[in-house]
Amino acid sequence: MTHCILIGTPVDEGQRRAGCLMGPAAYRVAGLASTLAELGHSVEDRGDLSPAPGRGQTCANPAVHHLPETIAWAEAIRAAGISAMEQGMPIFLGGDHALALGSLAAAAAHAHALGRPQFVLWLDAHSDFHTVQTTQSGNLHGTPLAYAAGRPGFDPFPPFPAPIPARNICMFGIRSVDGAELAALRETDIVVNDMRVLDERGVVAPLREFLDRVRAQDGLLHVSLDVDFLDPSIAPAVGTTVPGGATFREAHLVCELLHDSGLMTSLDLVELNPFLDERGRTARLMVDLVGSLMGRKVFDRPTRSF
Ligand code: EXY
Ligand code: MN
Ligand code: MN
Ligand code: MN
Repeated sequence: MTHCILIGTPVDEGQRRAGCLMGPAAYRVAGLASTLAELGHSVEDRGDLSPAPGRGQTCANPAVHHLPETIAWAEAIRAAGISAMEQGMPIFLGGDHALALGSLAAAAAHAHALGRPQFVLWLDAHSDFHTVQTTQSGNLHGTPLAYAAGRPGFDPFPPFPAPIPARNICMFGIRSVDGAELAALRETDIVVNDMRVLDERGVVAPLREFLDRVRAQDGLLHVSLDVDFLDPSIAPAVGTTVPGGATFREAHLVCELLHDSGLMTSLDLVELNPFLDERGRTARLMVDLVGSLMGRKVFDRPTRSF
C-alpha cells in the first residue's frame, strides 16, 4: 500500500495551446482517486497549486515566453514536492511538461537529502532537452530534462543540489528531437530508447535493463509520463502529438513492469489537454495506466520475481 499524494499543477505556460490547465480537474473527474483507493492505496488530494507569478526575470532568448510565471511554478512545485516526498508518493497532475522543472528539482533535492541516487524514466515522444538558450519555440515544456541534467542557462530556476547524472536518465518512446537537442544528447550517456529501439527490442528488455540499474544502486525513481508518449490514435488530447507512439498494450506493459519493480517514488502525469478530446477518453486512459502503475492486474498472478 502506498500513500499517494495528488498535487494539482495546472501549468499552461510551458507551451502556447491553452488547455493543460484543465488537466488536474480531468484526472479527478476520470476517477484517479477512486482508482487508487480501489487498489488499496491511501489517497490524499492536496488540491491545485496556484503560485503568484514571478516578476521581472528575463533571459537573452527573445522567443522564451512566460519565464517569470514558469519560475514561480517551478519554485512552488519543488516545495510542494519535497514536502510530499517526505510523506508518501507524489503524483503531479499536469499541466504541461514545464511542471517537471519543479518536480525534478524536488526529486533531486529529496534524493540528495537521503543520500541516494535519483533516476528518471522519461516516457515521451520528445527529449525535452533544450535549454532556455537553444529553444526555438520558446516553449519551456521542451526543456525540463536539460535542466535536470545540469545543462547551462537555467540559473533563474531553483538550483539542484547536483545534476541528475545523465546515465541515471532513461528515455522511452522518443520520436521527435530537434537538432540542438540531438547534438547535446550525443555528448551524454543518457539512454535514449527511441521508438526504433522499442520496435526492435520491445519494451521489456530495455526497461528491465534500466530498472536493474536503479535497483542495484538503491535509487529513487521519478517517472514522467507525457500523454504524447502514447500513439495519438489512443490518446489524442495533447497539443504535441507525434504519430507512431506506444500502443495501448505497450503502455500498460511499461506500467505493469514498473509496478512489479516496486521502484517508482514519484510520478508526473503531463500534457493532457482535455479540450482536444471527446468524452474524456484520454484522461480515462491515463487514469487506467496509473491503475496499472499501482498494481491492477487482469489475473491475480503473484508479482513476478523481478
Ligand atoms: N522540441 C520542440 C520544442 O522545443 O518546442 C517540441 C517540444 C514538445 C515538448 C513536449 C512536452 O513534450
Ligand atoms: Mn501562453
Ligand atoms: Mn514532454
Ligand atoms: Mn512530449
